Amino acid sequence: MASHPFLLLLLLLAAALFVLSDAKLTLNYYNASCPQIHDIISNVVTTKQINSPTTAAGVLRLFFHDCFVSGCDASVLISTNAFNKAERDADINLSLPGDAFDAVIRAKTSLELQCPGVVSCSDILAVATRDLVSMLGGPFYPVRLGRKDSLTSSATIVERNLDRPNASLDQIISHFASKGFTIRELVALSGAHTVGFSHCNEYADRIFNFNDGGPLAFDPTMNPKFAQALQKACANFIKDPGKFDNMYYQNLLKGMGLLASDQKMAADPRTAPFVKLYAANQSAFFEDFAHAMQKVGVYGVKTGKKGEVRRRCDAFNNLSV
Ligand code: HEM
Ligand SMILES: *[C@@H]1O[C@H](CO)[C@@H](O)[C@H](O)[C@H]1NC(C)=O
Ligand SMILES: *[C@@H]1O[C@H](CO)[C@@H](O)[C@H](O)[C@H]1NC(C)=O
Ligand SMILES: *[C@@H]1O[C@H](CO)[C@@H](O)[C@H](O)[C@H]1NC(C)=O
Ligand SMILES: CC(=O)N[C@H]1CO[C@H](CO)[C@@H](O)[C@@H]1O
Repeated sequence: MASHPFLLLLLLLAAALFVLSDAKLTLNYYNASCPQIHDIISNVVTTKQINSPTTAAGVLRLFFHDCFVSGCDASVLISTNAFNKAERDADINLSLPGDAFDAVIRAKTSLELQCPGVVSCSDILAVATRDLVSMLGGPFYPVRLGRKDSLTSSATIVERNLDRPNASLDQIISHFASKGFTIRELVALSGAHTVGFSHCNEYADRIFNFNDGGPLAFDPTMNPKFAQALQKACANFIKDPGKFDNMYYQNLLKGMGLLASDQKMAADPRTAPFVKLYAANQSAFFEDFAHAMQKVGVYGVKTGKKGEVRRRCDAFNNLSV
């Protein structure tokens, strides 16, 4: 079929359009309109991170939740109002930390003073995420700019776009594939879980009363020492901001994965080779993580008239929407 010249032409056109829509984001998008963008964002988020060390992990998660639900368009930053329950108030998102939202809002406030109405909230979130990852010791990667902010934000579409930690690996793999991400990219991106500390309620069912076996019964696939340590840690709900490194993969190999979905990756033959590679070679992890993050960062972006540059990140410019 594809050998038919007309179809071939159509295919080429489609491919060209696909590349072009990506090419609209550029490294120097704000070069003329807001040359201080990188200094301002970096200053604001550095100060925020020093004062609240859980900010970085929160922003990284916020970015992922923004991008995977309707693209990187700051839809996750919109506040719910009387007419609309917004993305951030979907069940799975209620644990997104306030410090992460605050970091973006502070950067926006500062940018509005220097270059009013110019820098989109989605670009701020993308740059802030990169800055914070590298501040924690992770890789530095280029972030292309020119995203527009969404004109909608809806809690109802969140559930089908983000996986729960009790999802099967089949479900997670096919979900990432449906968005164009390979298994290797899934494993690399999951390395984000090297920072931050899951809220205890996310894995309480694995460390307390597992299978109704009594208050201290834990999931037998977990390393017993680790499970017991977690039971202690969770008594106090300790949060550890941590450092960005490949410890996550080393922990998976020891049966010390926090989330059930993570631990499955160490055992499954489709994912285990990458877990082992990244556990053994941090440079390989950083290289793949940096590539995959750039791919996440252009997922479903809106350019031109498909979005707007919001005046404030938590509300659409047209307030009657
Ligand atoms: C593959 C499927 C994934 C699942 C099932 C998942 C699930 C979760 C859950 C349940 C938490 C704990 C939230 C809490 O503390 O209450 C969490 C935390 C986190 N996730 Fe994921 N996640 C996934 C992929 C990703 C990806 C791809 C990224 C980023 C590239 C990411 C970044 C983070 C970060 C940074 C945290 C720590 C947040 C903090 O401590 O404030 N996650 N994730
Ligand atoms: C940004 O603009 C300045 C002039 O305002 C120019 O000298 C510089 O080469 C530009 N940088 C890029 C990356 O385009
Ligand atoms: C996973 O957990 C959610 C609640 O967090 C629940 O609604 C869902 O039914 C669970 N799914 C499976 C497959 O156990
Ligand atoms: C680790 O990975 C990097 C990047 O892919 C590669 O250049 C290097 O050779 C690897 N090191 C080892 C010891 O395999
Ligand atoms: C997945 C997740 O984080 N779910 C939590 C969302 O927030 C509600 C209310 O705080 C919790 O009960 C859920 O466990």
